[in-house]
Amino acid sequence: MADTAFTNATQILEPFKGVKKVTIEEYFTSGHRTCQGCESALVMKLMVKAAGPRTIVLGSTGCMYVANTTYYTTPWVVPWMHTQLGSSGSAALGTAAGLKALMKKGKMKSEPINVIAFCGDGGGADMGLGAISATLTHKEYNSLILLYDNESYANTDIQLSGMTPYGANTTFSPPGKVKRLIHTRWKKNMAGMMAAGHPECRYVATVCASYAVEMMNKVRRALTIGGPTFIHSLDPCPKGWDYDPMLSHELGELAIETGIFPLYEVEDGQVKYYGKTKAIVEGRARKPVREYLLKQGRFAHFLEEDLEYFQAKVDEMWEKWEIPAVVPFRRLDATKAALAAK
Ligand SMILES: Cc1ncc(C[n+]2csc(CCOP(=O)(O)OP(=O)(O)O)c2C)c(N)n1
Ligand code: SF4
Ligand SMILES: [Mg+2]
Repeated sequence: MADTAFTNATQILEPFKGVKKVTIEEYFTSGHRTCQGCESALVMKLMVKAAGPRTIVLGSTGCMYVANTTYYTTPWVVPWMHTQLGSSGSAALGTAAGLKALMKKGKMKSEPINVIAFCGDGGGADMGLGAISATLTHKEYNSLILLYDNESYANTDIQLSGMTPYGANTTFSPPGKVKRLIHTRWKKNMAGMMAAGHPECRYVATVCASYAVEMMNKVRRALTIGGPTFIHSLDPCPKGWDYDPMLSHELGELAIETGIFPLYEVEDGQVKYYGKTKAIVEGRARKPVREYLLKQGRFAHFLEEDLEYFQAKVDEMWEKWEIPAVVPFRRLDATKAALAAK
């Protein structure tokens, strides 16, 4: 049980013990214009539901800004502010510091207020990476940065980002007759990078809205532990991934069950796996990646060899990484064996 005094922690938000205990109030309601089946909209809804009414949300340019604030309509019930595409980190830090200064000077009532800045994968993992990194070093300011990853610059018509999966068809990487795969870079490992490189950040987690209660509890943990925190959410996007909107939930589950997107948290340097990811770590078989990839039009051009390559890369992160599916350094025994084999 957390201390009830106003400490470095922003608020006391106990975990929801099951779906029946989730609060009924909504702080992201009707009035948005996201696509049918948009998982990122669900992430916004769950994120602010978990945080509660004493919350300020800041959001960088992208679908979750544009589609949520069109012509004087908005689904946000809590105070919300738009920030420039690469600025979610700066907005989080500036707002948290501003609130702290105003409270210290007595110009505002001293009370816990959550500061959450969200960003897309383009805004966060590419353009705004430096600002997020800087914010995660400022342990004296409480904020959560939530990266909603729909794996493209979706708002400007699905350009590839550093988080777009290998081989995917985007408007920047259309498969052609001469070259089938235009995008041949492997996706960045954002949560692993943030956890490994920011010793002042006490909490980093991955989430998927297909597992809603777990997701909300991770948001609550991130908001109460104190200091800057980071959450990476994988969000199926019917438009960019090219699938029937009714499959959003299932695709989120498949991303976890195939081992492509592991669910874990790193709290004070300790890794804890969740749900099906935990089961995989404990020996459960992963589903073949083809079950996930072939449900999406963006991979429709894949040949058998492309599926095999994708599978081999995912196998590697589970079988050879120092911390399976989290930290991509080769295990010492694997490295030694590889050197000996040369
Ligand atoms: C500095 C800057 N460059 C380009 C743009 C145009 N732009 C607006 S939204 C967007 C896509 C952002 O992608 P992401 O952060 O992944 O969010 P998503 O649209 O996928 O939700 C771009 C390129 C901009 N607003 N600002
Ligand atoms: S393009 Fe994707 S992320 Fe954007 S509103 Fe549509 S489903 Fe949501
Ligand atoms: Mg995006």
